[in-house]
Amino acid sequence: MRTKVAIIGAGPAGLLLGQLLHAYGIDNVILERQTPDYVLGRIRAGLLEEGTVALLDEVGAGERAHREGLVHEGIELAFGGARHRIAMKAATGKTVMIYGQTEVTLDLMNARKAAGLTSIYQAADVMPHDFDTDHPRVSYRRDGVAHELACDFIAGCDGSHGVSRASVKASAIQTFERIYPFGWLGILSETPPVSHELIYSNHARGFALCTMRSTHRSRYYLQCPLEDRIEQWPDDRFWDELKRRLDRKAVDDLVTGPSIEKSIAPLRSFVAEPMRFGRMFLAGDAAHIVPPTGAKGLNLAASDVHYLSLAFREFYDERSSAGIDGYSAKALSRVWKAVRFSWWMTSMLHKFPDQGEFGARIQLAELDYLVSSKAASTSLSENYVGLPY
Ligand code: RFL
Ligand code: PHB
Repeated sequence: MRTKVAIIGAGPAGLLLGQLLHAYGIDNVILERQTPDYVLGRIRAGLLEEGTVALLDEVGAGERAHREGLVHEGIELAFGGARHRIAMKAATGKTVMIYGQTEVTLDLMNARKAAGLTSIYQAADVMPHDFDTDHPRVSYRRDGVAHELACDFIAGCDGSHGVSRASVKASAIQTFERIYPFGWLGILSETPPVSHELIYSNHARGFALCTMRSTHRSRYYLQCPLEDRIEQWPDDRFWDELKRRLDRKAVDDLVTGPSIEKSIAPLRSFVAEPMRFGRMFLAGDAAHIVPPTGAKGLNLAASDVHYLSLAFREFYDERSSAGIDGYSAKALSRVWKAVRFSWWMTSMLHKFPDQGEFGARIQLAELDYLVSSKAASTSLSENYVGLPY
């Protein structure tokens, strides 16, 4: 089999790239290790920047997001027993949208199916080859049979544990990492959200986040020790701990119920440089990871594939390599700003084992400054709604 762009990974990065390339008349094939149901079952991101929604619109996959997504004009910061609103739309003119990653993935999968594009799920032993030549190819096995996909370019959209980045020789890549000494315990419940906007809470017992998937489905997160297991967190314990970390009004308004999903995720920041290796390009989590505090992971995957699809279009339409030559620097410039923002939000809102009373007071001073300074709250807002691209 032969295609122009072989895409490894059918997460949001791979699926969106596939549709953007299709819109530009560039044929592509996606190779995905898992089944479609497995990919759809991963409960992850929930918050989309306007730029991400615009890309869904561009590929004709934004209709349901506009119908079912919840548009938010601000967030709330809770600390010292009170809540303070950051009016993001007033500060930036922009909003964010609550629309789950599972829904984004489903909409993109359906668009791909409707366009009749080839996706090979349950592809085993996927391996990129010869990307330092003009004739790259990807080998894989399906139902025990060996196959090969010849292509012009390979897009590594296979997440943080994928094969693309791992197949680059160590001397060609530089990585930057910060591991945080805690995780996020998340639950999903069929209950109305405690507030109509997100609440990010800094508390002496640890961080808490109240978010949602719809007007009747809530998502809550608690900072927890890295060693904790979900068996240690029956629903009652989760709700009790969440209440301890919220203000009195939120406790009164909170509707609890059985969890329908529960998971623990470690937090880390990671960047690989560069994002291009000959004819192979990395995009999304394959190239970088941010802690979820800034809600940037999925949105960065979208901006990466936006840049990458324009670079490929330039190559095919104008026979110019300028776009593909500039991809890594362009993407990394936006990536690092989101890495900084996510690290900063994480640092300000979580309880660190070694912070002491001094560190806790500095966090409160910073939060107090944020909610009382127009300059500071505007800076938070413009990063949260997404830097332009
Ligand atoms: P994905 O989604 O991991 O998809 C990669 C795909 O590649 C496949 N794959 C392979 N296929 C073939 N061969 C191989 N060898 C392969 N290895 C892997 C995988 O099966 C998979 O289908 O990466 P992508 O597309 O780059 O998308 C990134 C996002 O998923 C991620 O950044 C976000 O989920 C991060 N994130 C959030 N991002 C936001 O923008 N807003 C949020 O509110 C937000 N909240 C979150 C989050 C991530 C979280 N966790 C669990 C880390 C909340 C949480 C708790
Ligand atoms: C989510 O809805 O899952 C979510 C929202 C905002 C974040 C992280 C996660 O910062």
